[in-house]
Amino acid sequence: MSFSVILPTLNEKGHILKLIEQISHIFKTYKKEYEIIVVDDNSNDGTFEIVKNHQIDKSYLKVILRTNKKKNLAESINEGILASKFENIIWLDADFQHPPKYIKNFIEKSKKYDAIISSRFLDKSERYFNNDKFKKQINENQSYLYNKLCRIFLFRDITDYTSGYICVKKKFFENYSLKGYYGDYFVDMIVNLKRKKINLIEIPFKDEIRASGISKTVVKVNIKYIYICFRYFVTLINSFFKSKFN
Ligand SMILES: Nc1nc2c(ncn2[C@@H]2O[C@H](COP(=O)(O)OP(=O)(O)OP(=O)(O)O)[C@@H](O)[C@H]2O)c(=O)[nH]1
Ligand SMILES: [Mg+2]
Repeated sequence: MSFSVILPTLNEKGHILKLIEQISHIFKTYKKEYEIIVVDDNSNDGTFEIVKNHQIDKSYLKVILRTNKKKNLAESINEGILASKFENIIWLDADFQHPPKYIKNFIEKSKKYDAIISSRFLDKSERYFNNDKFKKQINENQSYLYNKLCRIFLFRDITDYTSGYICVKKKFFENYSLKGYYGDYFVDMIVNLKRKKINLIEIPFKDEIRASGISKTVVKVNIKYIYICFRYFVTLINSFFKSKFN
């Protein structure tokens, strides 16, 4: 079993090296072959330079800088997948909202499953705001509702359609690439995993608040936020037709 971990970044300088170190430690502990691929969307806080400096003497670490391209999370992950060389692809948010300790569950489950999704909405999952409701971000209710709708209109057995924390066999990407503007790419991917009858499981985890830096999506309800909601809605409708009629 071997693993390529993709970390898409946009202004994550405060914690990116700590994350790389923690991920690396897990694979060394489990004695698994691995690489970490940071795909930076031309951050203006120096994320790329920090990772580039850290890369010296570290054969497991690759860093891709996307310049002259429109910033796009799904496209960044696609670039990471193209540059990857191992059997399993993992990706997660680079701000510790997806604690890296759960990668060990991926390592264990990847013997049996082709896709493993960390879900925020299983009975055993826990949320970062459970003990402090004031920490709850304004988009949480929409996110919860959106995932409920996806469950009703798409597949009953999937709870987190916008997880963004996954381990999936690289072979799945031989004839599929991620499509979307932001987290909506994950919905389209689930529909495709299901259509290909990929052996898929969700596992619970506890998410955290972002380790440092400012939130890119939920600071306030603005035009970008409304556009993202619109894109999510369109993706749900498209996915519904794809899942039922294709
Ligand atoms: N390469 C790339 N990475 C991105 C882009 N947008 C977000 N990311 C990264 O994708 C992950 C998830 O994005 P976040 O900004 O944390 O999204 P979020 O969790 O919904 O919102 P906040 O944590 O509140 O900002 C993080 O690692 C980001 O750095 C992008 O356009 N390009
Ligand atoms: Mg985040």
